[in-house]
Amino acid sequence: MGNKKLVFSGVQPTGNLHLGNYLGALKNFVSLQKEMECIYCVVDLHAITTFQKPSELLENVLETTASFLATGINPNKSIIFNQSSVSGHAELAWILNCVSRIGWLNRMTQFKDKAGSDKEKASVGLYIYPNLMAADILLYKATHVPVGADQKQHLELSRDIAQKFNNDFNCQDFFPLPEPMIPRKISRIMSLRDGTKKMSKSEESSYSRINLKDTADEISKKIKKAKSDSDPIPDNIKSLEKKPEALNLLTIYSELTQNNLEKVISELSGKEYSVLKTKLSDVLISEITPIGKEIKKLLDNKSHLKNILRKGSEKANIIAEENLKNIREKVGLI
Ligand code: AQP
Repeated sequence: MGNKKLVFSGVQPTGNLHLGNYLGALKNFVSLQKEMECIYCVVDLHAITTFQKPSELLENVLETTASFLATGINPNKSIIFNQSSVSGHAELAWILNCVSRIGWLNRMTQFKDKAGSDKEKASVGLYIYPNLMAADILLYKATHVPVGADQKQHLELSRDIAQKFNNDFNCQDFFPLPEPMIPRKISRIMSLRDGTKKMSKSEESSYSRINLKDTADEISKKIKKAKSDSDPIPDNIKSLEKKPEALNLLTIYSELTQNNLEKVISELSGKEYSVLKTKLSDVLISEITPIGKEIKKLLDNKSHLKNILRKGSEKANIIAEENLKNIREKVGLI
């Protein structure tokens, strides 16, 4: 694929996709298709770093694929496939396990968050997850990686691994150093219940997030119950520094209405948060519910979804095998 720009990103099939995945990643995936070649992957090998019931994993892979399509990723333009169907991901991950350093992995904050207090019981896969992520990107020699801010540290590690491979095997510029593409304004959507935690699929309370499949009724109930503030909306961003839930709601509203945060705050200043919540529910319902309906419709035709994944993995495999041939050669593997 030479030195041309190539986008790669992945989403874990670990349950319902939510507003954080949509604003932090998927929306960006869709717009990038206009400018660059893109590869979008349902990263099922990442999902199994924490236990997944096999039947649910299968359903979630299809649901994530449906979510890609429903938000506007076009399978005729971009490659859509699931990670485990291209075995090169696992092979390159092994090679990169031998390039990456234990000290580098020890600094990864996501492992610390996900492993919790009993790290001895976490899977080895969860620990080396960032090496697999580096393999996903480097297998295609991707140059750009659209992700939410939570993945910034992993992306930096991918760059370090690429650089070390190039140095160790004396092949400068063999792997391009992938550039993170993190949405500037809305890099991290926070939980509706606790503005210090990111909105996440694995958070127990479904009131903490807006799922792409939520109905209009569910969206308005969740926004009504979302934590905000008892004081009226202030007239400046600085006053919101210690009010992360209020700031999160205003930020989501500004993003969905495509107005900057300062403008939104100055328009709503002095009003109660209930006013913002009504407006926010309305814009969420108009943007999210059509996507949810489309996801449900696509899930009625699973063979169509499987077909898209199969065709995507054929295309991905051609690129992966070509690059792997060169990678094996560099390492000295026959
Ligand atoms: N809250 C968020 N705000 C902005 N971006 C987010 N992303 C995830 N949560 C937010 C971005 O969505 C893409 C896909 O993420 P993922 O599902 O592969 O993994 P994740 O980051 O671990 O997402 P979750 O929801 O937190 O899943 P669980 O609970 O299963 O771990 C990524 O680009 C991510 O940055």
